[in-house]
Amino acid sequence: MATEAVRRAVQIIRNDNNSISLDVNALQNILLRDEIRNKKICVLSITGTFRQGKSFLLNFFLRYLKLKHGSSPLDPNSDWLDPIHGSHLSDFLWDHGSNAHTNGILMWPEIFTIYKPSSNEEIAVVLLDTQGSYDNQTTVENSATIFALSTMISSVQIYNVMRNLNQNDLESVEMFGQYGRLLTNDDCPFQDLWILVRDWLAPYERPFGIPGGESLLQDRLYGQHDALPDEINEQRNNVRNLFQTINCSLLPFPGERVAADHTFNGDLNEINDNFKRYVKQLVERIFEPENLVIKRFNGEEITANDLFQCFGTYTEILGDGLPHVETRLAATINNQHNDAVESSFELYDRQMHHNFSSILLLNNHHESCKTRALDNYHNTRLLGSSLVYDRYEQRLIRKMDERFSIYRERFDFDRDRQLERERRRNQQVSLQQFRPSQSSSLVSRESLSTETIILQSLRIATGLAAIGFGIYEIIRQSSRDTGNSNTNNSSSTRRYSTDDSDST
Ligand SMILES: Nc1nc2c(ncn2[C@@H]2O[C@H](COP(=O)(O)OP(=O)(O)O)[C@@H](O)[C@H]2O)c(=O)[nH]1
Ligand SMILES: [Mg+2]
Repeated sequence: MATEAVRRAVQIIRNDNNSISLDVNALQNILLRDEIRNKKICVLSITGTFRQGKSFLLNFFLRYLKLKHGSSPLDPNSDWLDPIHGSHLSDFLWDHGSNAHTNGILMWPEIFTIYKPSSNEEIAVVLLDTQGSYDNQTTVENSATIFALSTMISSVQIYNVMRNLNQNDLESVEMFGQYGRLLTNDDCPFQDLWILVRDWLAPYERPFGIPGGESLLQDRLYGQHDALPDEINEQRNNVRNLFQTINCSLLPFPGERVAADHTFNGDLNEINDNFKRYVKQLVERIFEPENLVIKRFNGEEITANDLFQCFGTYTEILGDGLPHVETRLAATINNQHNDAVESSFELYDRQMHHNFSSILLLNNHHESCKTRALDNYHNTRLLGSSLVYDRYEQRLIRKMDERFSIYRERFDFDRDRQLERERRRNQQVSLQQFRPSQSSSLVSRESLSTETIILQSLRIATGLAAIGFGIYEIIRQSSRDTGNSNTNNSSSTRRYSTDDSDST
């Protein structure tokens, strides 16, 4: 049962109402202490489904650190699990019952140092306990956030599972781990993973401890089988690519007192020896000085002080919230990639709407639009491994090539039409060239007939004018004749009168 001492684990990440916040002061008080702030750091964290003995197990790690690397370390040959050095495990809170007890992320406030002979330096070791995923108060997004954050912050993440390593467990690691990739933009965002199977159910198939774990990993994670669905092979591949190293250990059942008796208060004497034996193997393997995994950031080993900064950076990123997590990770990934493929394809298609004077120009333009569309796709930050990217990249290429064949057909069709037009025009020209007399006679006939009409009209007009003139002459003549006789009369009269006057 939990005791007073358990309250000493410090909550550094709060997870209230599914919102993550960092207790900067609490973290600063632990990581920025003078004696460790400039030391390189190894961060061990444990995560997994709630109520499966995570906090309980951390007490073994803490006991080891206290007794082997504390202020008064045990004789190197002494067994740190021997109850004579204290029989109670009571530091990290664990409890019976079915409800979750750990909220957010807790850090043990004492930081121990382990001397690493090969580099002649003291490495600071920090322990993190995390809120279990899939507890009944947490959303999937929130579990993913805690998993992603604790895994990004740690150099060794223990992923705790019950009885066996199932497809579901790998699916969770895959789903939650993808967020680390998204947040760090790193293809292999995490360092060491230990898959820890509690109450291993088939020791007759695979032995307890690390050898049995390695054999299970070979079967469940490293094996690629043609007979397996692609989805499973891909999932295995994704999980492998998330971590630099993956190990496994199979733990025995700790005994009825631990598992099911609410009066159990952490007495080492009441825990099955077999369980303690394999826990010891695990703890000593992880904390063996030359095995210590130093936390890296952007590939560089970091100090406690750097880790403090990392916490700030990551919680700030997570403050914006994670993208929505679908329960079916594959569906989410596929949707994201589909959308990215569609928008990249549209970009290609928009840029291809041009007229080209030659097939060479069309081909060149297609190639450059294609490159731009592929860049666009790859520059979109998406969930999923390089395998997924490869698959969707092929899809995008296929779509663009298919569309290009339509552009080519259209180009060929337009060009054929153009050629046909030119052919006809040339044909007409050559027809005119090859039948000049006929054509010129046609023309002359045309112009002749016009001339004829004009001439004939002129002739008619001239004829009419002549007739008119003739008639006019006749009339004039006859009127002149009449006039003459009148004139003769008057002149005689006038002459007579003159004569008369003359005579007067
Ligand atoms: N079956 C089983 N129960 C365990 C084991 N280790 C611890 N427990 C019990 O599981 C319950 C939950 O433990 P706790 O450490 O609080 O789980 P957490 O929610 O994963 O941190 C407690 O009753 C523990 O005594 C184990 O290896 N197997
Ligand atoms: Mg717990």
